[in-house]
Amino acid sequence: MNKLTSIATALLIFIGTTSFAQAKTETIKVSGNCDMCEKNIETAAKKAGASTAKWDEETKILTVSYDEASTTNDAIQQKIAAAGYDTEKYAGSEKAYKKLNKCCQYANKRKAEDVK
Ligand SMILES: [Cu+2]
Repeated sequence: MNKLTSIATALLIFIGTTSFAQAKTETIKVSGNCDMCEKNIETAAKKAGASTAKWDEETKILTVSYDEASTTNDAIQQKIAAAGYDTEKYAGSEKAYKKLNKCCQYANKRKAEDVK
């Protein structure tokens, strides 16, 4: 019985530690316009260390969750910008942007969105 109690305690501590290290969830506005953009944006976010990334084509909102010990919101935005997409804080890399598929070159929308 005692052994069982210590196993249960160890398990509880393990679960406790795991949930403490749980990801933080945030939303970031990212410019883009199609499914391919979604894939690129989500891939970049994950490369930067996000555990989950979901970009919404309608709202242009990227929902990311990440462990604060392994990455930051800034690092994620920089990685996305490096892939050619404007985030709310960083302008997308011009060089990477030009390499994007035609349908992903959202230049007109880029300007239009700035007006809003
Ligand atoms: Cu696209």
